[in-house]
Amino acid sequence: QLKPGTPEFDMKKDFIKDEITGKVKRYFGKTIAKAGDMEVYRAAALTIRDEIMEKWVSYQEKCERKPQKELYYLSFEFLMGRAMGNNLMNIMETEVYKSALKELGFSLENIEEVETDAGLGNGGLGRLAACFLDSLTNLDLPAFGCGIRYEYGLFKQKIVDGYQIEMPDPWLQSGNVWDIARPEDTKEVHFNGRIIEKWEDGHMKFEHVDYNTVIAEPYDMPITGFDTDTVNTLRLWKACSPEIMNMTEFNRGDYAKANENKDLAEVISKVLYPEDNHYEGKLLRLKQQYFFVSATIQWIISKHKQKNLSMFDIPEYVQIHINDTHPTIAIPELMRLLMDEEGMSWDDAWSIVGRTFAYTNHTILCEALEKWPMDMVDSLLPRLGQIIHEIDRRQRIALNERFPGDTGKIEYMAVISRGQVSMANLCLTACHSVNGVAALHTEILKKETFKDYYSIYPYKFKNMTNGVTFRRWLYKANPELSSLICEAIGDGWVKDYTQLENLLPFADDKAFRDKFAKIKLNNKEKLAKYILDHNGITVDPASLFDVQIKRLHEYKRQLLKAFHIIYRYKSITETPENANKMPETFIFAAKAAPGYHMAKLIIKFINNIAKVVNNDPMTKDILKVVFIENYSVSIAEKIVAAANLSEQISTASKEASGTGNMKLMLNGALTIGTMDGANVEIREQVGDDNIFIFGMQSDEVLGLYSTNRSPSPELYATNMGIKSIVDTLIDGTFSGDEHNLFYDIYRSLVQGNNGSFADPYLLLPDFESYVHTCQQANSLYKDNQDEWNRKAVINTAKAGFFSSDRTIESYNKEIWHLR
Ligand code: DL6
Repeated sequence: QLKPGTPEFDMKKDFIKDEITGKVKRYFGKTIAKAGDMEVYRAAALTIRDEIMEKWVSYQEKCERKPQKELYYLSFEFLMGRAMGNNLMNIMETEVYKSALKELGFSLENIEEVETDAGLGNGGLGRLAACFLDSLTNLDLPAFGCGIRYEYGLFKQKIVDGYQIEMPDPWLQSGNVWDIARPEDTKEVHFNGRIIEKWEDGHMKFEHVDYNTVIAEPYDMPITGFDTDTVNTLRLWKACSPEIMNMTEFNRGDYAKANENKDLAEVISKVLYPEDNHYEGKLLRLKQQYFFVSATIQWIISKHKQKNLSMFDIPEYVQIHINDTHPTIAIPELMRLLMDEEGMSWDDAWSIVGRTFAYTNHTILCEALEKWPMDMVDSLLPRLGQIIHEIDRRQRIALNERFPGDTGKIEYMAVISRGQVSMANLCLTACHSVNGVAALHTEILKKETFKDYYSIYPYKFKNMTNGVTFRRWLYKANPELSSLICEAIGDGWVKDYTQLENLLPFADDKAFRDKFAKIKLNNKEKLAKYILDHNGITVDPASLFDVQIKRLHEYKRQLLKAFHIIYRYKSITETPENANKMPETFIFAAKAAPGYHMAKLIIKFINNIAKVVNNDPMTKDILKVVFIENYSVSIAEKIVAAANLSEQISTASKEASGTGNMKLMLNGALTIGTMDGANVEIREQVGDDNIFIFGMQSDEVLGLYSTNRSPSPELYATNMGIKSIVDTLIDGTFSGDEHNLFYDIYRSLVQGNNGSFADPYLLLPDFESYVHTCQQANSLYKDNQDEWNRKAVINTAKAGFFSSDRTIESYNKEIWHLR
């Protein structure tokens, strides 16, 4: 890191100024005096990219000189966020760029704001993939992320009259500085058609004919790591048509038809599916999956061949990780290429596949466990269909030997059952490793979701508790706190998470606690300004900032938080003399899948509560409810640094891990949560006294479901406190004249929808325990802020375990074995 005031710093600064000024002139035909933030952003980003290119090329050459095992992390989503600030931090040039830009009349902070987020993911799963790429690079492990270069990322959210409106996210529209095309690695991907089987040279040959071709064009993005020469690669594939335009149709004047084939091919990488923890069996989704997977596997094989290595050595040089089931079709695709293109026998190919692939499960929600109609697979991917049928046939023979006559179990475990292929069963059958993403989640996989597979392959099951990168989520998102930590324990923790725990003794140091608290207050002031600018709401930075930021899903229970706010609102307005008047700011940020009616209704409900509570003279100076629109990586970076209380209140057993819980804890927020996902391990780390736990445990929840009798209708009928809160859904308190507006939420809680389990996420049974625990948190904040600060420091100090570097170290030690 260059030190301001040194000749090296000044030389570098002058060089950067020349580069930016020159680029603005050459690329935009302007002097720097006339340039705007966008032009300067692009010129600065290109200058940074030039520096990264040097390292990237050297690293690639190094890897080519001495082939070693590489990881290919296949993921349908990479939620990268912005790149510029992150790259600057990694090459340790933030200060010198800040200074150069200042002298040119620009502020680095404003320039960074110009960059569009690369929002190629829905939430936890995609962001985890991005953290993993960062950690792999930080740990100098050779790896490639492989996915789709969606032209449109996750929709932009606008809140209009309290409703979510979705707008497209054309993130590539003004050009992307950070990736470069690699046309030399273009691949063809074949869909539909039919298979001709013929006997040749004593072997059965499978020829795919009459197929439709889509061209896969790769774009590579460098992945920098903190203070290292390693630069890994994120390769994203763009779909193109082999046909530019049908000239016959064009000449005939049918312009739509002239472009039909081109459009059909290009739609594949057009847009990210906006569903989180949910899928619909849409043909386009299967096409997307096969598209990027086939291109990736073809590329892996061609690279392997270029190294003059035997195909039998693939597992020694290649590990392919399947991030949830979305890339599972890679398994039969590698089988196809090894058998049909490389002439291998089934047994040899299966053995290679079995040693090459590993799979992570990210959810037990059944609506997210992908199954595809087998006839769809057979018609879209006829050769892969044949291979999957054969895997199923062989697996059924093995299962029959293991569980003779137990047809129910065999059907449940089969790769193909009732005309559908279960992608999870395909992974469980083929992969050498299967992991959950938090200790509790892995236990549920072993004991419930995949218990039959666990009984035959116990050695495949591993736990890999998630983590987050401390570089983006503390060092960059919270620079003041980072400096304070560096002053106290040095800067080793940025690369070595184990050092963060050295902060623990400072929890008992009053002067340190005060500085810690002052920084939190500064961050809250910054967020308050953002809220004023964007929501027009004035919030008090001294109030407790209670934060729930994550996708909107019923199981995450934003509605439970809303009920708590209503509880507080009612007690202040109905019994002001006894009410808790501790000022609190409730901050929500969440996107709902566009087709998810209940989630969108909950957003409207929260916004309507905000309107009432924020304007009622009795509450407006005590409670503030804020819904920050368009939740994204860069907005999360602004919120995490300012949070006091982190809401992690999913129904126990439903949240596989959560990673927002880790980001917030790292920044000194105290968690209020259920014993779900990684909350269980956060509690283990910080101890019972430094977390607020409430509600039912996961085995109680699973037990309740198994009785098939919801306790909620009775609770509603007999508990007047609960009834009065739930009734606000239908009594007009928050819906004015539109009395039926929230009726669907009401019905789902007290009656169930069409005879289904009422209140499926068990809000009502957990409500009283939640309110009680919120009150404990409130009292502590109100009565003893210094004690609150002590706990906050402990939370930061104990967050080391939740570094994605730790997670990647375990993946590597137990699964990949990269050097
Ligand atoms: O593992 C990352 C993340 C977990 O932290 C969340 O708990 C979990 O809900 C999420 N799962 C998904 C599943 N999507 N699909 N399929 O996003 O993964």
